[in-house]
Amino acid sequence: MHRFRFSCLIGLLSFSSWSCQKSNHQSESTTERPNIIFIMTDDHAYQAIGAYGSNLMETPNIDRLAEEGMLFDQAFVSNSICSPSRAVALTGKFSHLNGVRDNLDVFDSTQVTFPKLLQQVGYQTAIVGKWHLKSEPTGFDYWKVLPDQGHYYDPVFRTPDGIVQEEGYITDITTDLAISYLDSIREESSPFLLMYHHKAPHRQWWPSMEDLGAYMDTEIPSPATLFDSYVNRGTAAKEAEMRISEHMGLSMDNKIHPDVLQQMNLDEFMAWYESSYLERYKRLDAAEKAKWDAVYGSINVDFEENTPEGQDLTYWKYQRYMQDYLGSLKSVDRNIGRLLDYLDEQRLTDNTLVIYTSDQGFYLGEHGWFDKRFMYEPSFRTPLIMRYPPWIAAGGVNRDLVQNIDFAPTLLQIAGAEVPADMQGKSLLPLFETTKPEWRDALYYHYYEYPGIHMVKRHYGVRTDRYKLIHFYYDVDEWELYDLEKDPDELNNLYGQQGYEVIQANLHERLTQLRIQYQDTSDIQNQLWIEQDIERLKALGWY
Ligand code: SGN
Ligand code: CA
Repeated sequence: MHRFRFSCLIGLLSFSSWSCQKSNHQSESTTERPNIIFIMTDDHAYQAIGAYGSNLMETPNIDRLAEEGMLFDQAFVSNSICSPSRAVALTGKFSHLNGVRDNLDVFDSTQVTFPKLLQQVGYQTAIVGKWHLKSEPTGFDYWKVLPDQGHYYDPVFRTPDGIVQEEGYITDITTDLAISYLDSIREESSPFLLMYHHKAPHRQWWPSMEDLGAYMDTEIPSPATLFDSYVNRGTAAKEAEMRISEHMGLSMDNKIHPDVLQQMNLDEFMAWYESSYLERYKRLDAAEKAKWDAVYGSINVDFEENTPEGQDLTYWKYQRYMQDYLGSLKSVDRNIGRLLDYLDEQRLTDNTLVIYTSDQGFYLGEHGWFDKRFMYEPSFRTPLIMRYPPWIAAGGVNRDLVQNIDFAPTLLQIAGAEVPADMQGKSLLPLFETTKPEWRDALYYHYYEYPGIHMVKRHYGVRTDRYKLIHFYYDVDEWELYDLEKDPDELNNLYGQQGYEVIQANLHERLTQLRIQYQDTSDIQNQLWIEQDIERLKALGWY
């Protein structure tokens, strides 16, 4: 059976036909076409996944997917921010073509998406959890999603019938919704696509009650660049507002009570959004508040008694940040385990493709930062693991350059559906084979949300397996070039330096080719978008 299915895959790849699968499907059972569970977390850095070699935490359940499937070690996004990544995943197209270039854009839900195409070939489709595309989900037979960012505790959900209030912790609830969809909402007569999308571990990193304090007694290792001074680069890194030292709120992010800060005359560290800490705290019920106070109360007391300063304060904030970030991930990993156990119990493991990814990477202190957005490695890369026992050999690690534009074509091909010619990604199926296929040699990237929160300048660029060329534009005109082999932390901008003339010229050429290939060449269009974006910021009173 195993071998037969695999030869089916080879047939599928060589002849671009799904007749083998289809006849299989007709003659045996309707589940021959794989079910698909697409797990996406929000801001999960590969640095915090055991299977990626994390020294920060253990993730036994996500690791299980890697042990039983394939881990992609060179997986990237095309625009490192939430709504754009989700629109790319749905459409298989870069932001400039799918219309969601930043978190303020509204997804045009009349577009062709892979869930709609799966529906057309007989899949039942569902999405639960984070959505963040503003317009109503389309292409889903069942959906229950968070409005905007949603809440960690007692979240409300959007449904076709209106807003529904839930009680409890978001990661548990999202998993309950996923399991109840599998258990009692779908029909067993046709294969399904379930998009199981977590809010965690998004800022402000509220762990579940079970995990409060889980990392309190651990000194979390810090990255070599925690105290980056931003020399030898252009202005973009220096001017970004996502430094743990300056832009992370002691109250909102690190959970020191605003009253404590006021009492200590540390108001300058509260920032404009400190009231949000109290708003979130109010969502806890009495028992939860008591538990919360027991853990965070002692942190507050300790902070008052031993208030760190200068670099010690940054280090303290990094520890606090990571304790909560990793804490909120514990629940993600545990709940994924719960879902995998359910698949085992229901004998769904062998006919369900599970894909694990995040909407982008995240800075866990690298360059002194939290957040994402830059084309630098920690936010450009994203975790990607795929498990489907009949086709994917267990424990494989792939090092080809893959990108989130590839998700839609991959899932369509796996389901035996046709991949529209205007999708820009490539199916990853050939990478499951032992013989190495022709693959891309370079990736394209374009980020737009500036001016905006965290002030990361607009930029686009190209990355090959060794080099990266980035152009920051709009209020600057600066190029950066990195040799990732010699300088994996991207601290030395080589642009214009002697000895790199040929490499630089080649990268420029490759970038121009990619811009043509992906149809992102119109300066007039780009200028128009900038003007529209600024008008929108003015209308919102943010500019
Ligand atoms: C919120 C966060 C930002 C974050 C954006 C986008 N601030 O605005 O830190 O960059 O979301 O995140 S917060 O005060 O609300 O936590 S994204 O994942 O949705 O792109
Ligand atoms: Ca995100």
